[in-house]
Amino acid sequence: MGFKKLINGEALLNTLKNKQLVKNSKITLSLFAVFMLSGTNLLMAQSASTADSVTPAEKSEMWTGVGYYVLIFLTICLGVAIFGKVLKVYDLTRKMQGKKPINWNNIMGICCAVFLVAGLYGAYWSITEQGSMSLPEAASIHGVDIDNMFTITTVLTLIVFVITQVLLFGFLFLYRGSDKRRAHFLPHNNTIEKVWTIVPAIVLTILVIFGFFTWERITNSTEVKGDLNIDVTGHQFTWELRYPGKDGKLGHVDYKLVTGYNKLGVDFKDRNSFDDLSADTLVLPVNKSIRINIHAQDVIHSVYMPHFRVQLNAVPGLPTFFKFVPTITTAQMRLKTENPKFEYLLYCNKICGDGHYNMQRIVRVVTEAEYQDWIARQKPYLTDQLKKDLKIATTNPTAPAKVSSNRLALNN
Ligand SMILES: [Cu+2]
Repeated sequence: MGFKKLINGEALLNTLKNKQLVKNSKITLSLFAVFMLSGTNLLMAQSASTADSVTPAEKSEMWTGVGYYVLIFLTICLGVAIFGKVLKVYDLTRKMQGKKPINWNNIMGICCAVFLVAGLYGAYWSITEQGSMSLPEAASIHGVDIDNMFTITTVLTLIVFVITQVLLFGFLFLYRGSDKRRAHFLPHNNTIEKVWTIVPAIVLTILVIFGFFTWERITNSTEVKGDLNIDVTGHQFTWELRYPGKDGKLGHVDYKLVTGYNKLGVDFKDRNSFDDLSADTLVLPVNKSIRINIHAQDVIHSVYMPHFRVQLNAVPGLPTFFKFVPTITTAQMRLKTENPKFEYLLYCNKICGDGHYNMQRIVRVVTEAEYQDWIARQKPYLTDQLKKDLKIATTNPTAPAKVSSNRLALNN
């Protein structure tokens, strides 16, 4: 009797031979999966390593990280395969010796119990260790409402998760296959059907209505009076910011008026346009209602300020707005986060091209006095060059301009 026959048994070997085709395709698929995994890791590491901010030390750490986890994965797979093989050999040996074979029902039951405990601990670990990383502290009034909704939904789903997992794996362990028991066949039970249909339906309805009213409260204010209006215009790959001047009103914009010097297409036939200001940083006074008017000039972008729980798409040809009240100044947040360099950021959250990753502006929340000081130092949108370009003759900033022509921004 050969070695293979000795450890595997005749029957097992025959089965394997019969399944040679299946086995071959499984090996091919496994190799393909490993190839794809390595390729993806390689690409991710390469694209990340091209970023300027990555130092050589971080780069080598990243490579170690990717290789390390692939190796761990392969080692675990190998370990499981070897353990399975050893058990099989042990089982066959016992059979050959005429002893009682391994009780696989018990093994499967114990595995389910271990999986339940390990899985629940994993979920607990994930929530306690990484839960706080999901979103930063809310720095706006409506942000707290959104967080409350998020917390309630998470707690409810967590309760259902724990109950269902304990029942599922607990029953698999408690009622594992045994010669002493016979399974009860339950073809249909109306009470169970009603309970597991009606209860989730009621809970989900409450959650949806709760969410609907919260969203309505956040978005249903069209009142402009008293708001600080700021135009935020996205184009590849930056955000242009326009503030109103002393009149508190922003002038009209029209994409047909966009030129090299009039990047936003501000209409200077509208007298409100004359004192508009352009800025590099989105500075917001704390506890004041801010209305962000969102525009896009090329592709779809998305205004995203995670600390304020603000996100809305910027769609070309479809101006939108979002209103919110920032409640924590940058200085206060620096103290809270114990990070003296902390800055709020306005990101683009729509993959809009190869410069998307860096499409951002610093957002600074300041006191009213600091805001007044800052706004007084901002440059007018209507630069001398733009005046020349538009052939604006008037020197009176409140008078409507005699604009020479409307220039088309598009090449058509
Ligand atoms: Cu973008």
